[in-house]
Amino acid sequence: MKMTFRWFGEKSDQVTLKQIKQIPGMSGLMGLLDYKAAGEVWEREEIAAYINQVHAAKLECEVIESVNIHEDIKMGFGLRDEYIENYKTTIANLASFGVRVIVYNFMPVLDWLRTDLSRLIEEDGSKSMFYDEAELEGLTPLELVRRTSEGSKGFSMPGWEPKRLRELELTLKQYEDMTPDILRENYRYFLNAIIPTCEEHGVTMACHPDDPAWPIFGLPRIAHSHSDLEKIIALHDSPHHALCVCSGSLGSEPSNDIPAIVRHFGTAGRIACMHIRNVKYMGYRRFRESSHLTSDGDLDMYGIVKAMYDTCPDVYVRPDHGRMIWGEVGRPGYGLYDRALGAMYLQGLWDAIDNCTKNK
Ligand code: DNO
Repeated sequence: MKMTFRWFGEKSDQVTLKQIKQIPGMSGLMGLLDYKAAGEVWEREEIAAYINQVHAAKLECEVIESVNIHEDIKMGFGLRDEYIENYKTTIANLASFGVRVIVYNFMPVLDWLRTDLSRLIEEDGSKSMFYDEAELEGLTPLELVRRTSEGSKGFSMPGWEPKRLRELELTLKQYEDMTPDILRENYRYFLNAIIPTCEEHGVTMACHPDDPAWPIFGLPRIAHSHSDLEKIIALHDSPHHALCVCSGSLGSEPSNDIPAIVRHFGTAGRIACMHIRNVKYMGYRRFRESSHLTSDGDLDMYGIVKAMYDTCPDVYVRPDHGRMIWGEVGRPGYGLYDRALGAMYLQGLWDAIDNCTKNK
C-alpha cells in the first residue's frame, strides 16, 4: 500500500505540501489540475509546475486524478475523435513526468453528488457531507448545482467545473435517449483508442465508480455494482485498463460487498488504486460520510484493508473525504485533520494485519 493524499495545488488548496509531508507514512499525492476543463490537453508546462513543487516537498506524484472526459466522448458525438487525441496527448505528457496511474470516471454530466456539503453531526459538532434522495427529488439539477457551488465556500470542487455546468441543461437533454448499453459502447470506443497509448507510456487508467451508487436525474450510470465493474473490465483486455475502487462511493449502496469487490478485482490484477472512507447509513438512499473508523460508520474497514493486503498489496491508496473538525475551514471533504486521521487509521489496520500475517 502506498499512502497518498489529494492536493489541489498551491493556489487552490488551504492545505500545504509541508503539512501533507508531516503526516506519517505519506509517500506522495494523488494530484490534479483543478482548473482544467474536460477535453483540454494538460500541457507539459502546467504539469511541470505542479509536479516540480510536489517533488520539491519530497513527495511523489505517481497518480493524477480527474482527467475528465468530454461529454462528446461519452455521448459518441462527432468531435469525440478530436477530444480522444487530446486525451492521448495528456496521457503522454503526464507519463513524461513520472505519472503511472490516471483516475477518471465515465459518469454522464455530474461527477459525485451530495445534497448537503456541510451537515452538522449533532453528537460531536463536526460537519460532513450528506446525501438524501428525498431532498434530491425536490430539486432540479440546476438548483442542485447552485446549492453545491454555494456550499463549496469558494473552493473548486472536483468534477464540478464551471464550463461543464454552464452547459448543463443542454447536456442533460442530449442524454435523454442514451441507454446504459450505448454508453458502454462509447466507453469501449474510448478505451480501444487510448489504452495502446497507455501501454506505450506505462500508464494505467483507473475508473472511479459512480457516487452515489445509483442513477441520478434519470441519467444512465454504469459503474456502481460488482456486475457493472465486471462489464467495464470486459470492455478492453489489458492490465492498463483497471479500477480505482472507492469504498465510500460503492459503499453508499448497502448491497455492495466492498471487501468481496476488492478481493475479486485485486486477484484479477485490475485495481490500480483505492479511495478509502466510511459511510453511515441513515435510511433508504440517505447517508452521511463518517470518520474512517469502522465503528463510526457501516463499512467493514478491516475487511477492505485485509482484502487489499491479500490481493493487491502494492496499490496506491488515499484516505477519502473527511469531516470538518477542530474548527477547520476548508474545501468540503478535503480538510487536513480528518483525512490525516484517516490515513493513520488505515495504516494502523495495515500494520496490525501485517504483523499478524508475518508472526503467524
Ligand atoms: C470526489 C472524488 C471524485 C474522483 C473523480 C475521478 O471527491 O473522489 O471527484 O476523483 O470521480 O474522476
